[in-house]
Amino acid sequence: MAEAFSLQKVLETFRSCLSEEKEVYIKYYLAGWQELVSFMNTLGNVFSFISKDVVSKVQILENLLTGENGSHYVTVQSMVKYELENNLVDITKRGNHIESGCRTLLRLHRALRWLELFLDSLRTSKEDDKTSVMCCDAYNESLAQHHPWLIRKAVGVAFCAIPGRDTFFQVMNAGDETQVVALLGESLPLISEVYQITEDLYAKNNLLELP
Ligand code: 1PX
Repeated sequence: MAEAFSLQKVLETFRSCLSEEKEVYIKYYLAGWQELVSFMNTLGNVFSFISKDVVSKVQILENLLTGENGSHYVTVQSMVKYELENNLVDITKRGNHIESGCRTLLRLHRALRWLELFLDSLRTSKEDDKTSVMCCDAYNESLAQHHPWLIRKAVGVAFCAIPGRDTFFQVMNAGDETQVVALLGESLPLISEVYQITEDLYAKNNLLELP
């Protein structure tokens, strides 16, 4: 049986993500997403259309990383440089490179912002606060801006099936509430840093709107 999800593992993958030069290792970035997918899978079938999309994006990047040009995909920085220098990215409209590493990672990157916002509201939430509201607010502030109406509707339905705050704290598998809150406080700066470094890199290269 696969090991149970734990927030600690997510924390460790994001800690491993940054090199000394603050480059983002794709391998650990993907490992972090795999942990999150295993978490989502414990929440039930309503979320499977979301986790399937994450799995397929993780797979695209993993194939690039283990493929013949894999040495260029060790970090997000080297990927961006390699794909741009070799014209491997569709910049304004979808064409020959619909599955470039840059556009695929951008989708996960936007989702990481959602995660950051959501975990932060969970961390600072009170007993009566609703996870569905936290999820939805975080979504509207991040991913929703990049999703068409139909997806936003489907996501809205999924949010109704989100477990309550107590369940969330339990499945994080990191001790009692105080311990989870402390671990979230430790994890969030790591997630934010990985997010911000990627965001700055993409902004500098005009890649934030890749189709
Ligand atoms: C410690 C616990 C934290 C909870 C972990 C849950 C992680 C959830 C991560 C959601 C990742 C969503 C990735 C979406 C990527 C995306 O934007 N894809 C769309 C565009 O792709 P394309 O290739 O066509 O350009 C695609 O259309 C997306 C389809 C699926 C909908 C994604 C909705 C994301 C909602 C986020 C909220 C998830 C709630 C999970 C409940 C815990």
